[in-house]
Amino acid sequence: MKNERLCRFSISMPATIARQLDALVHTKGYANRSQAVAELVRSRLVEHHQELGDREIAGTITLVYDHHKPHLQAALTDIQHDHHSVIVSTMHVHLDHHNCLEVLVVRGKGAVIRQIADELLAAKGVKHGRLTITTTGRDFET
Ligand code: NI
Repeated sequence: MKNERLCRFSISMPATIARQLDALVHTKGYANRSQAVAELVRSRLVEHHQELGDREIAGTITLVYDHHKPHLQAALTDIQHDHHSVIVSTMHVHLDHHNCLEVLVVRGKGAVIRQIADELLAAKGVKHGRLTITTTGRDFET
């Protein structure tokens, strides 16, 4: 990845926040404050892009469910086929006799990804699910 030109500017913040930032830099092993602040801003921008809804994002949808539950597996598969263009890959793990863990890798507009996750997580019989959002990588150079 090419190195992007750095932009230097000064930030003012309450001293207590600055002290906690320094502690974070130390604990997390950042090279310096700038690296830590850039990381925090990137993280917030990923969330912001998701909120905008029309920006392309990447992510994973994780589901745990009992495959013996009537119609559940077929319902989950139907939802996934309806959105095949944004589901890049899926992994299915048989956790035990009853429980399945599914991880879907998704890439598409934030609003669409959120809608798919909501549909899957709302399916009756899904025990737990979570959407994890990240960036496609195109919005950031390091
Ligand atoms: Ni299974």
